Amino acid sequence: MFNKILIANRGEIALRVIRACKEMGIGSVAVHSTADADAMHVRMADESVCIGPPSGTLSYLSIPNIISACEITGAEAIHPGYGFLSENANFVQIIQDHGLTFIGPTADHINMMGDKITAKETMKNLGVPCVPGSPGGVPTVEEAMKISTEMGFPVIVKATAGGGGRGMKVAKTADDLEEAFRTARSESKAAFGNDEVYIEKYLTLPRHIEIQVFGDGKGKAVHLGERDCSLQRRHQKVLEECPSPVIDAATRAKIGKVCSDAVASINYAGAGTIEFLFENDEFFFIEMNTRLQVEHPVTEAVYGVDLVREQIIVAAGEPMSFEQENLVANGHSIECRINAEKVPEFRPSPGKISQFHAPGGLGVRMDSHIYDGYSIPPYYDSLIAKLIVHAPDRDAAFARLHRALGELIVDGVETTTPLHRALLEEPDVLSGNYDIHWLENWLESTTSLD
Ligand code: MV4
Repeated sequence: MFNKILIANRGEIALRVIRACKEMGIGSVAVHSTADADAMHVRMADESVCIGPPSGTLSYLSIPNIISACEITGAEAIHPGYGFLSENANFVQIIQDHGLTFIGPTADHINMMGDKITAKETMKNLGVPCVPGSPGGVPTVEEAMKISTEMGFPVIVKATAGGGGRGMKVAKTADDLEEAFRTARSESKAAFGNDEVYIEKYLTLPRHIEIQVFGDGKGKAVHLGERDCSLQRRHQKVLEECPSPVIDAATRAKIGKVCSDAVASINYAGAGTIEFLFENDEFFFIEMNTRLQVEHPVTEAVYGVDLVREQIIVAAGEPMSFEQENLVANGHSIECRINAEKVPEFRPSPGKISQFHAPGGLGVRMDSHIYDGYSIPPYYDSLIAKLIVHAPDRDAAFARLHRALGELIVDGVETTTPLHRALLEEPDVLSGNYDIHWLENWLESTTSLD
């Protein structure tokens, strides 16, 4: 096992990883920008190293500075958290070249899933159901028209190098295709330096359901059910739940096995998430994320596991502690992402927190790096807390969430807490009657946030 791990991240996820290290008796090294000198992850870690100025590009994304911090402190492994360098294959390669260990999958697996055409091709060959579409990249408008006409409109043009909603354009009819194709291409070129695009049938009213998988890198893998993340705004998840209100045990076991078999057969190591669109009782693979996700705590609550601990175990070459038959879903968990933003505009609201009180009690978990007197810097993601509840069933989880949101106090900055409180008044949310467009439609029509 490692003696010391460096956490190449900040905020609540850095705390999350430091907590796992402490419970495992492993030393922790925080890295931070000058803007984060007073951050909680710096206080909580055993050691810390300043790695640059406020700009993320010059600090949390600076590979040389992070490698130097490892060498200075003697850390043997790096946990990337989510975002920043977590899905950067070049970073993984450099870590290995320095004789260090990346806590996560191989550079090859990150590259495979980062290229959305290769990811889809791989998954399709492994028996994972995919959205119908072009067999690979589509080089010309003429080709795009031919494929789309055969498949039928609407279609969606996606960037091969994209993901998470960037570089996508919908063509409702043949009249829209040329513009969608050209825009998707030029936006991809500008954003990713790669203008390759592919085409899929556009699913109009799906849910976003993702399967948590975990592999030992040696051909063994398990699944830990699904999360329903359909409540999103501009591709930012707002509330996630496990299990999905529309998936029954037989469906879960079936898609779960397809996913765990797929990642087992490629010798995938560590935590992964296979994203699907779910429409008319059918799953359609869209992307695989090769990192620990923000919403992993709902899975941890329901399956009673510590995914970060397990990531560290597998990265150290030790056997995975899960067996599929021991992974039994228990109750229901919901996570609210609380951002320092003013609703309904979602305008960032950095600044000093004058008063903070975290909710507690049975079945309540608050993952947050904020504290009384903390100043939220304006340079980074606006996530300041994740409120996660766990209860025996879905109704009890919503009741507990309602109770916990009532206890939460964050003064001095605006937060998205009023949005969460308003969502808990919505019959569609409480009954699970929502799809990927529900939240944006509701935000357009509601007056409850004014
Ligand atoms: C789609 C789609 C409909 N049909 N693909 C958006 C993020 C990226 N991960 C994939 N996305 C979508 N792909 C097909 N073939 C609709 C979306 C989409 C979406 C997906 C999940 C959650 C929210 C979304 C919001 C808008 C569009």
